[in-house]
Amino acid sequence: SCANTPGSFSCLCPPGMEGNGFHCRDVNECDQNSTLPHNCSAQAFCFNTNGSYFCQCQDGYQGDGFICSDIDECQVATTCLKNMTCSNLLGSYACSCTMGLEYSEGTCVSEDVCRNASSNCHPLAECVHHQGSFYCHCVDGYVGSGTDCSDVNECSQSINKLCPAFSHCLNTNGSYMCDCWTGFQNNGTHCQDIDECETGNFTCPVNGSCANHEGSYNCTCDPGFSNNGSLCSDIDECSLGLVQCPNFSHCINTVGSSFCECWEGYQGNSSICEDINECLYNLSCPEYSMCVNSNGSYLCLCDNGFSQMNDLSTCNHFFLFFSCLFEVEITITLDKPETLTEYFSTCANSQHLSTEGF
Ligand SMILES: [Ca+2]
Ligand SMILES: [Ca+2]
Ligand SMILES: [Ca+2]
Ligand SMILES: [Ca+2]
Repeated sequence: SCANTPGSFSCLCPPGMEGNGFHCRDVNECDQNSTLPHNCSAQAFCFNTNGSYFCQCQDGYQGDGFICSDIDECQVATTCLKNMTCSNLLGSYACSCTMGLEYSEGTCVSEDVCRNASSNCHPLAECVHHQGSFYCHCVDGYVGSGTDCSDVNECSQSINKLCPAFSHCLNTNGSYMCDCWTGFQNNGTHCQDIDECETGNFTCPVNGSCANHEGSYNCTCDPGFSNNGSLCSDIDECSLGLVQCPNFSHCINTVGSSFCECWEGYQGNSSICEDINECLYNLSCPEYSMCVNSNGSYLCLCDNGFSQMNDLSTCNHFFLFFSCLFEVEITITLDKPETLTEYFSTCANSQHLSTEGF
């Protein structure tokens, strides 16, 4: 508003606002350090508005906000439950059990109803307040009247339901346990097969292998071996006729296997054996001889004018025989050919020569 002054004028801000008169802004009366403190009751909330404020009594109080008085809730009979005493408090109220009673599950019951009753309950039962009285209730895992409680055999009650697969149910006093079958282990949620082969917790014979299966393991003999009691023994494939060897070969048994070996003078593989043509190899026959191949072998035939010696590895010219003759002092009796043979024999032996063919 405008105010006249001698020789001038001034501008004033309206109530609840502050400023120089040209510019006015709201004052927050609810602020603790406000230049215009509010007048609300200590039991009221202050709400600032543009240019003003208002007050509202807190819960449990009634009034216009400037004056708030406590509401006496205890004047209303239904505020507290039966057997309870209502106590009015400033801005609130409290319900408490009347003397000699105690609060239990929403009601007030006689304090000593269970204290006295406990002796009537079985040691494994608990006293339960119920509508001003009590009853005895067997604790979990036990069943009975409450004055008498006995273990619940959970295992016989619900077989196959309580325990996971591959486990036994074991009844205990007040509870039960699940025990994994042999060969299984508890992995926290269920019983799982133990892989004995992987954990190394197995015993298999030499040349046998571990094979895991559910709940156990077994040993299988390696290929080429057969189960022989607790051992794995070599299979003699040859004597059992399990191997069909090709012609010109024989079967050789080995530990864990067998193979076909070509006869001497033959070559090939496990499916065929063929004669070796030794004559294709230059070293087969000695000098002055001709190689003749045969099945499984070969012959060296000395060239004309040469003869094979005792060791069959050389062909010598007949000359050697005659030199032999001259070296040995002999008298040949032509009418006694056996004498001649005898002398040749003597010579041949001394020279390591053959007398064959004479
Ligand atoms: Ca039990
Ligand atoms: Ca297993
Ligand atoms: Ca074998
Ligand atoms: Ca041959």
